Amino acid sequence: MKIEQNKIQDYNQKQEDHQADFQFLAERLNRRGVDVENLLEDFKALQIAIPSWALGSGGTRFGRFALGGQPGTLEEKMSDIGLIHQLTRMAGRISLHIPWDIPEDVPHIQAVAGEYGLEFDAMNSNTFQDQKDQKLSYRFGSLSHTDAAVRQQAIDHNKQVIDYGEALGSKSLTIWLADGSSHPGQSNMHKALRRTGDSIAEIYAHMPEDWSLFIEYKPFEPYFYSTVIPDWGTSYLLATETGERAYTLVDLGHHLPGTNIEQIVGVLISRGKLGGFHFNDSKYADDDITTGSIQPYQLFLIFMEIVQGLRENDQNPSIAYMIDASHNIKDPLLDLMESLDALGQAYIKAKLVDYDVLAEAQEDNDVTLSSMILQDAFQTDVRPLIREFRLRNGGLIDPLGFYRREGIREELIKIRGSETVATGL
Ligand code: RM4
Ligand code: MN
Ligand code: MN
Repeated sequence: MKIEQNKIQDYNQKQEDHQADFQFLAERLNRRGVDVENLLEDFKALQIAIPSWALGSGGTRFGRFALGGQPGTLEEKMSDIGLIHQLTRMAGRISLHIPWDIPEDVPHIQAVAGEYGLEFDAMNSNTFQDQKDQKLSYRFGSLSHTDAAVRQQAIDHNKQVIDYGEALGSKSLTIWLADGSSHPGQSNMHKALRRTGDSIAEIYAHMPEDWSLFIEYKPFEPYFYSTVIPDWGTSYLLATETGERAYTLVDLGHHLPGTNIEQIVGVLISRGKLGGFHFNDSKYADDDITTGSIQPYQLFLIFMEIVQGLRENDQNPSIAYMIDASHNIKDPLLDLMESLDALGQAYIKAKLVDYDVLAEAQEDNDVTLSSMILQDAFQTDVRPLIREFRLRNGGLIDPLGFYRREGIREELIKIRGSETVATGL
């Protein structure tokens, strides 16, 4: 769905407080030596990919609630992401999951992407589910399976995903391996890891030379006793053994409670091995809820590590950002826009930190000053700046308000009906 630009302008004109709010913030920041214009320009580079599986209503193992107007085709999914991008100007990328979203007609799909100003982000393979006509089952694993024929099937699937992605213009593959065991003794864990490394090497060899491989990790689920790639260390090990263009991907929901994720981020950047992120938030496990809704301070600290890390380690390539969320109750489009906003806030706040002054405080072991610097940035309300960014780039000062006021979900239900079910989780 595309919104007429004059509707956007009309709505923006009604946001009477915005100019005063922005002026107040800009003057305050300028006084502190922050170049606001530069920050606004720089912000354009923060484009976050939206996965094709996050636009419908997800479910839990207990059930799935209906959400009307879900996208039933890849084109409709692109239309939803296009809409989010039009309203927020922050979501110019789409990440596809195969076989949930096979691009049958590549030139057509590219044309649709072009129409909405979208580029193709990382491709995602799926060897955690059995598909209808699949010969061998992944019940006991895929890339790590004891049977070479199952491993080969999973390897071939990943190669095919690369081929689809190459045709579309994507430049990376993300592997999330569900493989693991649910019972002690079920699997020889180090043999499983060895087999996985060999499988990944074959997939890597199939990638075009300008492609990157991202390896996710996750401590449990769907298996409950062990996973083959449980943590960043194992992912880093595999990425290092696989090759230069293999990297670790950090999904915020894939850690045990209390894990210091920002430290992982800093360490990976220092070794040039941080490939990308899957953003979401959680209280307990892989809850996949709205980014920044539970632990906004952690999100800010992660972005600090990114900003600081990239300043100090130019060997790390540019980082791929994606929201990996699942929506059981909220309208996915509203929720994704909330997440984008939280990401924008964390990024700008991290940019407000004066890293030279912080470095001095750290050298002097001035612990209080260090935390004062962090708090000062974190407690700044930077929302007017993001609103200004959207306004200047043709988006909306208040995208959530617009979406609700205009009844966009109701409109989508009218067009698509209330029965469609999007592929995905
Ligand atoms: C997994 C993981 C993967 C995503 C699937 C749908 O938990 O986060 O990135 O592809 O879910
Ligand atoms: Mn993920
Ligand atoms: Mn996940």
